[in-house]
Amino acid sequence: MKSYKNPESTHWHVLGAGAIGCLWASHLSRAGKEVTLLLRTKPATAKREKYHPILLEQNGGISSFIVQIQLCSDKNPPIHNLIVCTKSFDALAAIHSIEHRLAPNARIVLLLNGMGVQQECIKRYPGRAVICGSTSDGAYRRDTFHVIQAGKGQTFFGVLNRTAISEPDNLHTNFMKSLNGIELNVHWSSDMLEHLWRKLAINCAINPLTAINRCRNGELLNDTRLVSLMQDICSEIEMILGALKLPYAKPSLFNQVTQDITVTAQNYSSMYQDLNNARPTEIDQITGFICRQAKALGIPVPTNEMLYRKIKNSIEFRAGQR
Ligand code: KPL
Repeated sequence: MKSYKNPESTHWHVLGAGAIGCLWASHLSRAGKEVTLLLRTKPATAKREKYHPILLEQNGGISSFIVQIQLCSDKNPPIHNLIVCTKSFDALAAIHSIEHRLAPNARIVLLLNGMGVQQECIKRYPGRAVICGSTSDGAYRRDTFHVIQAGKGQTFFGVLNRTAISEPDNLHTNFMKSLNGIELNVHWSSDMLEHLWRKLAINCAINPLTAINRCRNGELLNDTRLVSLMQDICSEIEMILGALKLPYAKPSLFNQVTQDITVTAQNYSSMYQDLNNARPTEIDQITGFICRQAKALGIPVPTNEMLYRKIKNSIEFRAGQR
């Protein structure tokens, strides 16, 4: 077991105790950082506790890392480094709930699926350094505070509003320094928007189809009908990129999707898991974002719209069953 305390190091506050939040909290702690997990409510087993172990399972082994736990509503201490790992639809409300603790120079790091929330956050916090992230790390929760690291992916960070940030090169260097020692593959990207769009295309192609067909990511490639739907999803997104004059469609989005499916073949996508467990999905921040962009640009995206409606209908159908 490792102690969370290391006064020499960066203090990270992690917002969101899902799979990615627990993965990051445990890896930051392993790298010797001071870590506080911010929770809306404390679990019944730890109502009075200040510290809690996080279990990290990887490569057949299991390690335990002690982190500090706090309520979002707590008054102190000030937050200098915040990493937001909530579901994307919860992110803005979650940040709002700890806003009173953000230090004037606080870094807000968003490690979210989908698109739209990042731009909204930048608008809401104009004077702050908002760093966006995109990850292909595979992780899922076995239990509360117990995460399985299924696959080691890559995580890219960068800013979307470089010109609005004073000393962006210092931000980059200091941010990467604050992650030193971490055993995750982290990189700084000078074109973060490209990573977000590519990840968005991957999520648009994989998540709704796996949720509707109740299959693992890898199974999508075994069915020619599903392959052709994924090609249509990607072509529709490429038309949007063309209209926005964003040069992110080469190499083709579909190539990228097939590569990602191969790497995550054994995974059940996050949307499959959410729908299966009757939890809210990120469809509005994934396919919904594409449908809204398409509408604003007057571009038809029938396949994405059809999948958006199907997921929305199955959410309503399940809600009606409860
Ligand atoms: O990010 C993912 C998700 O499940 O949300 C993919 C890339 C589809 C991996 O499962």
